Amino acid sequence: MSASQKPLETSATIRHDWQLHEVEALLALPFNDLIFQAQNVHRVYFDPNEIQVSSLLSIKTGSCSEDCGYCPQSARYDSDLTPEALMPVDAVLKAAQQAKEQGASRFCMGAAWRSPKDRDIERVVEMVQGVKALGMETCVTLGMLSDKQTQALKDGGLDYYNHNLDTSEDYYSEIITTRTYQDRLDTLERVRDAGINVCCGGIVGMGESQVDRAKLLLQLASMPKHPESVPINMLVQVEGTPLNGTEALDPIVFVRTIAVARILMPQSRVRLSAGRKNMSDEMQALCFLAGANSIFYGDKLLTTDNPMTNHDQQLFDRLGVKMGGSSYA
Ligand code: SAM
Ligand code: DTB
Ligand code: SF4
Repeated sequence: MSASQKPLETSATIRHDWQLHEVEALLALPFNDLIFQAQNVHRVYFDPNEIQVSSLLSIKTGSCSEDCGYCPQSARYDSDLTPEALMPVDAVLKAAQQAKEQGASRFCMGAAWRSPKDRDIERVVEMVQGVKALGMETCVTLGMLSDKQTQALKDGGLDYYNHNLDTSEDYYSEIITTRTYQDRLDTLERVRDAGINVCCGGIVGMGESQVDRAKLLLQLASMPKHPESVPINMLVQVEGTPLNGTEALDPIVFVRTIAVARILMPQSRVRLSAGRKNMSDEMQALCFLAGANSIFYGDKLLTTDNPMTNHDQQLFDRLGVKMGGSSYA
């Protein structure tokens, strides 16, 4: 029996003690073995034909003081973007209502801030309350939070907070210099401790190595509680940003990254996030086969384009996939 014919050990045990060599070995498995293993793990906790859909809205756009090398919203780069102040609550609720009518179950509001001001939080809390009243789950991503701000969001009923690690700790300083990896871990701990669900993932295709991808996944899977949502973004290259022109990542490596996220974090919603606009339907189908069971849905991400909703609906129909579901099956 050759190595790849050996029966695979499939365990969906929730572990927090993964080792780097194990993650690297998973990433390097023969593709068919990796997908088989991911699919087996996936089926332990989730309906394999159900995908959760979230819609995004940029509630405050551009003019950000940070220097994240991928981001068109940084004030430091010359991207073709019109900055916009924090939106009024009623305009946000109108967008949420539309997202709901199109089938989104979660509404994610993103702001281009290093960290919010206390007075901003008051308005964001009103948005959260209004979106919840529409019967949708809420998520916000506002940058770094203080204890007080975190508690205000929790008291306002927020369901999820998105804060990404983006990449490995080693590669991080190549991408961002204006805040540290530890800053991000601190915010994530605050959110977790306040009892808000955590949405945390990263971006691949930024010129990182395979070890960086392994270390990012390891960091996520080593958290005392795995993030309920794990967005895996493919870099969206935007003109004017430092990472524009980065060599494209092999799509198969992207699918492998999704599969390993699924194996390491069996109960988490792994989200096929930014970058779908540049992916074929077949590649997206492979990502779902590898264990992705959530997407951003709606014609726009924050500032860049996402596939049209009718295209996504057609793809779901072709795949026999239904929309729905929350964090845990
Ligand atoms: N300003 C807040 C922050 O950085 O935490 C919240 C908004 S920020 C735009 C949210 C996340 O979007 C980033 O952490 C990053 O992972 C992702 N993102 C931003 N630009 C991207 C791009 N061009 N391609 C892929 N993901 C991107
Ligand atoms: C996440 O991981 N990806 C989303 C959301 N969380 C906030 C953002 C993607 C942004 C892509 C670039 C843009 O549209 O500005
Ligand atoms: Fe600002 Fe967030 Fe963009 Fe970084 S990712 S530049 S913090 S909006």
